[in-house]
Formats: sequence, C-alpha cells, structure tokens
Amino acid sequence: MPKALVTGITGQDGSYLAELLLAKGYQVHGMIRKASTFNTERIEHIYQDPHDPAARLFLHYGDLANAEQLTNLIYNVRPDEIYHLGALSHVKVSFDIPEYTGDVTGLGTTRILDAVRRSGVKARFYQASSSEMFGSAPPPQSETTTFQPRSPYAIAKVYSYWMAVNYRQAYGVFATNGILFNHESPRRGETFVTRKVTRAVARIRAGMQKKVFLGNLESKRDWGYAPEYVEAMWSMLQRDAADDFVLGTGESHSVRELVEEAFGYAGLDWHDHVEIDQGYFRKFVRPNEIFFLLNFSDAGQLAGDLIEDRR
Ligand code: NAP
Ligand code: G4F
Repeated sequence: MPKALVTGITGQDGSYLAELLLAKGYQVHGMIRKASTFNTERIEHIYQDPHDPAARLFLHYGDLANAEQLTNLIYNVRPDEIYHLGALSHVKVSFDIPEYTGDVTGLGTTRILDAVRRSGVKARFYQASSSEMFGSAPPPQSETTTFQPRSPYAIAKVYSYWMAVNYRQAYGVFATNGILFNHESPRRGETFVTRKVTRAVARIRAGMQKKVFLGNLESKRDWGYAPEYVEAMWSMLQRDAADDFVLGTGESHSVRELVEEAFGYAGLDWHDHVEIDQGYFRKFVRPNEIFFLLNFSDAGQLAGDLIEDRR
C-alpha cells in the first residue's frame, strides 16, 4: 500500500487530495496544527478512528515552523510521496506578518526537504508553488516566465521553488514544483475573494447581512476548480522524472465579473450591496515610486547656494 504524507491536509487542497489518495488505495498521513478550536472541518467526512485496523488516514500534530517534528514525522512514517501544501497562503495577510510568512511558507519547505535528505527516505516531493510568483511579469505566464514576486507570500514561494529545484539537482531528490494558478471550490477559505463573494451573496439573499466590503474589482485571475487541480498534483508525482509544471485554465476574469455573475445568479443587483474598502487592496510598496525629486535647474541653484554658503 503506497504511503503519502500531506502537509496542509486541513486546507482546501489538502482535503480534496486526501480524498483522492484514499480512493486510490493510499495510506494517508496528514500533519495538523494544534489549535484551540477545531480546524479539521474539511476532513471530518473522511476521518477514521486510528484504532480501527482498517484505518488508512492518520493525523499527526506538527508545525512547519518546527524542524524536529517534521524530521520525526518523515523518519517514522517513511512516506513514498510527500505533498507539501501547508503554508500561510493568504497574500494580503503575508504583508501583515512577513517574517512568519518567510518562516512557514519559505523555510518550512527547506525543513521538509532537508529531513528527506538526511533520513535517506526515498520520498517523491511535491511543492505547492504558485502563479503569485509571476507577480508583475506581463501575462500570459508560463514555465519560461521569469518570476517577479510582489508580496512576502510570493517571495517565500519563490524561495521554496528554488529550494525544491536545488534539492533535485544537488541531492537527486524527486522534487517537483506545481505552479498552480488560483483554484477554488466550496471549501475555499472564506477570506479569499470567491468564497467571500459567494458567502456574502447567500447571506444577503437570506437576509442575514446587507453589504459586503471588497477591494480591487479590476484585478483579473485565472480561476480553476480545486478537485481537478489535486488530480494534477498526484499525476505530477507519477511521472518518470521530477520537473516543474504550470497549471491554469488559460481563461481570465475580473473580480467585477465574478461579483456581477454571483449576485446576478441570486437575482440581486450587486450595486446595492457591494462597497469598496481600501483596506482590502494589496499594499505594495510602490516599487516604481521615486521618493526624492529635485528639478535639475533647482539642483544647480541649490549647489550654487551651498558653494556660496561655504565661501
Ligand atoms: P489553505 O486552504 O489556506 O490551506 C493551508 C494549509 O496549511 C492548512 O491546512 C493550514 O492549517 C496549513 N498551515 C498553515 N500554517 C501552518 C503551519 N505553520 N504549520 C502547519 N500547517 C500550516 O490553502 P490551499 O488553498 O489549500 O492551498 C494549498 C497550497 O497550495 C498552499 O501552499 C498554497 O499557498 C498553494 N497554492 C494555492 C493556490 C490556490 O489557488 N488555492 C494556488 C497556488 C498555490 P490550518 O487549517 O490549521 O490553518
Ligand atoms: O482570492 P484572493 O485573496 O487570492 P490571491 O491573492 O490571488 O491568492 C490566491 O491564489 C494564489 C495563486 O495565484 C495562491 F498562491 C494564494 O495562496 C491564494 O490561494 O484574491 C484574488 C483577487 C486579488 O486580486 C485581490 O486583490 O481578488 C482581489 N480582491 C478584491 N477584493 C480581494 C478582495 N481579495 C480578497 N481576499 N478579499 C477582498 O475583499
């Protein structure tokens, strides 16, 4: 029976992937964080009592910020495949906690890769890379596009991407990057824009709220369907050799179109319910901003004045 270890099993992708792997006959080991509230809602329906001799899903406490736990887990489970999906995955939040993002979304990957190397476990490794790494590179983006990351999240993912490539080249680890464009589902986290909008539409329709506050309606995303994307993750690890792959739909829509469609579907006019909150815009540090402007002739005058002063 093949064994898989999944980090981020309680997330959107992790839950769909665990379902898929169980259906394929795998023994699945998932790493979960200790939380004071339940964080296993997305995998409750596939939970199995570990005392049951037929159980094939096992959950282990661990944190990507803790190398020892990761090393023990890999050494004890000795998985055939590792799907590394755990991350602080919210782009906007990564601006608020950049150091933590680097630790978990970036260094967390190195901790796993190095545990694989040191343990000698011959596990195939999947790195959840992201189209966010393309950043300001003009669309359409592909495997040959140079990364121009624009957020702490994207920068941490670029670091992880190169770590996976490095462990492949330097140590022969079967490390594959799946560079996935946005993918959504009913299990999408409720602070990402698709669920935020669809949830608000349902609540407004049910009379439970009146407004929803959104950020940039003009940004465009290539949105796919998460259950299909986890099948691609599995396929990437079944290939003869590790490599890097981009996955998207080739179709892009604006947040405004999403809003129009979702409210329209429920027979609502979005203009009555959507308000813009600048707080939800991505606050880049305006990389093209020029902080000091001094007109050339003024500069000449200033220099002259300074020389005059020194005299
Ligand atoms: P998600 O729903 O936000 O799930 C993230 C998972 O990571 C959760 O299980 C979370 O656990 C876990 N996690 C967060 N911090 C952790 C830590 N310090 N230690 C251990 N686990 C931690 O993300 P997703 O949408 O399923 O995405 C899966 C992966 O693909 C992520 O790496 C994401 O960055 C990447 N990705 C996603 C997309 C997309 O459109 N969905 C596109 C490209 C790449 P809790 O449940 O306890 O919070
Ligand atoms: O749903 P989002 O927060 O997803 P984002 O930032 O594209 O990131 C997701 O996809 C990445 C793949 O490219 C993943 F790597 C990452 O982990 C995550 O899963 O925002 C989508 C768009 C953005 O342009 C954002 O500015 O929607 C815009 N938006 C407008 N109003 C909003 C809102 N986003 C959020 N979260 N909340 C708003 O109110």
